[in-house]
Amino acid sequence: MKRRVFLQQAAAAAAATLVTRSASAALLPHAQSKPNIVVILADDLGFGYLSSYGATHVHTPAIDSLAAHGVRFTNAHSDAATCTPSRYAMLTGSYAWRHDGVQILPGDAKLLIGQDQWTIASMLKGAGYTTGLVGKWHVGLGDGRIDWNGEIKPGPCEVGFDEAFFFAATADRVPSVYIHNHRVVNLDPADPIHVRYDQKIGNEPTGREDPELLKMKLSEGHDGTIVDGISRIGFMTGGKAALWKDEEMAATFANKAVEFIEKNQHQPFLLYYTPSDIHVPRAPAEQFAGRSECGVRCDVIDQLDWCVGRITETLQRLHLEENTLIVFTSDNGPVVNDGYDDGADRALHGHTPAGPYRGGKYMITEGGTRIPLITSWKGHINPGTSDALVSQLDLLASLAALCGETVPKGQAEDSVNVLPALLGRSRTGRQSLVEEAQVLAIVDGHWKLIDRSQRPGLHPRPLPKPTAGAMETKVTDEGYPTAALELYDLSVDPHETRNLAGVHPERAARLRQELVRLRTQAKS
Ligand code: NG6
Ligand code: CA
Repeated sequence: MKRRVFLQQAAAAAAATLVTRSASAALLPHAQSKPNIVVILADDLGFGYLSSYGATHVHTPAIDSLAAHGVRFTNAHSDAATCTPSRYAMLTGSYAWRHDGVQILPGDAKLLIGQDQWTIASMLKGAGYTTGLVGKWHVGLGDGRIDWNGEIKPGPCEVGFDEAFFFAATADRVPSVYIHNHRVVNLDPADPIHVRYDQKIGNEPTGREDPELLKMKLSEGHDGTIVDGISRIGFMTGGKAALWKDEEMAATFANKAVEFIEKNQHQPFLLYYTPSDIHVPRAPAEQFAGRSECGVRCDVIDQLDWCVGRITETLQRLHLEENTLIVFTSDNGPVVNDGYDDGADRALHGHTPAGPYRGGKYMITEGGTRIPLITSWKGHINPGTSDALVSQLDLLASLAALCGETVPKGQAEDSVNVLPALLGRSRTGRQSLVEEAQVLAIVDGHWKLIDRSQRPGLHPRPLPKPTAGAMETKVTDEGYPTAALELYDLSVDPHETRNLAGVHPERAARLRQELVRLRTQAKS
């Protein structure tokens, strides 16, 4: 009962503080039980991949039903159009482009998150939560020299997770093994693991030399060691007993997530559940293979939806629905062919992976970072659809506010408390945000400026001198014109086809100035 009162107070407090950062924290009572938090982060799931977001040929009942007790956001963003910067930013509340080297990591890259840095996990752990990671990690491990046969640290357990069952990078990168806390699962000490990315090691077959052994052909890259009939990025030897089976991965992670919830059902917990679907290699379990209407890409969407159903059924069975805030989202936009010839591009059937938006994964157009985001919390959220501008960066400050924690100065500097929006009690999110791909863009209200002279991790560069009124215009692979500065009015041109930088030069200059200011200042 006490817990319910706390939750009502939390929601009321959130509603009362529409704009003040962390103000709701001050209004919340301490030392009471707190709602469980389940963050489900899908991989490469585009804006147009869920039936609740208008997808055709795809049916996602479990994910859609989250929205029945929650809010479906239409203007939510990941920090970046690829995984590592996006996940780094969500976990830490700090724009990835502020930090050197936060880009797609190989499987043996060192941990990017500092051990003194706040993360969603360390913040909630400090608030009394038991915290768990299940799934893909991809923000680095160790200090640069990982011994896969010994203790693998620092890693998730050093940045806030009490327990972690995960793989290091991506399913298409070695080592293809699960790690539990600090150790490779099922490792036979007589068959030690070695990993290299810069050169081949050992005598294992590779995609480049032994393509006849592949069960899935590659279309680009991915010509390293063959594991389970699929060649990966990078080379590994050893660890035979520890290698995963791709077709079993989704169920393995779902089972671990269910176990974690069952084990921690009597105390507040954070579950950060990060399935590998629908990232390549797409290798669905038999139950899903060939069953969908649009090829293997949609088979793994079905699989993802089934996994989410496992989580929500567990919460229902344990009567935790009214005590659990679920956030469902994706790390970046969609990609159809991501380096394996799995037939996905031939089975599109008119399906638009990024919905009404242009581009997808890797791209600075909206398809890159405009992602599905659903919050769900039975009895505590005003259900509906929201067009509030929110970023995954904001989870840290918002969850801190929900739990009565104050974000210390110097931590999570780009995270804004948008708790009222997340709980469906306000239509107001943040005013502006920066998007990251190969270049940066700033969104302010319905205006968006792409600045191709600004690159993540580098100092702001001066613009090239405009020639006689107009910027130099190039044409992208898709045939769209691009210039050094592109200004779009997303309210009428969500597909970013009409560059208005020449029509509103002052607005473009103002937004550029704001972007440079954000880059040179530590805080949003
Ligand atoms: C790219 C890979 C791609 C994917 C991506 C990371 C090639 C040709 N492409 O380098 O398949 O693994 O990295 O995806 O190798 S992410 O979602 O983790 O950012
Ligand atoms: Ca991704």
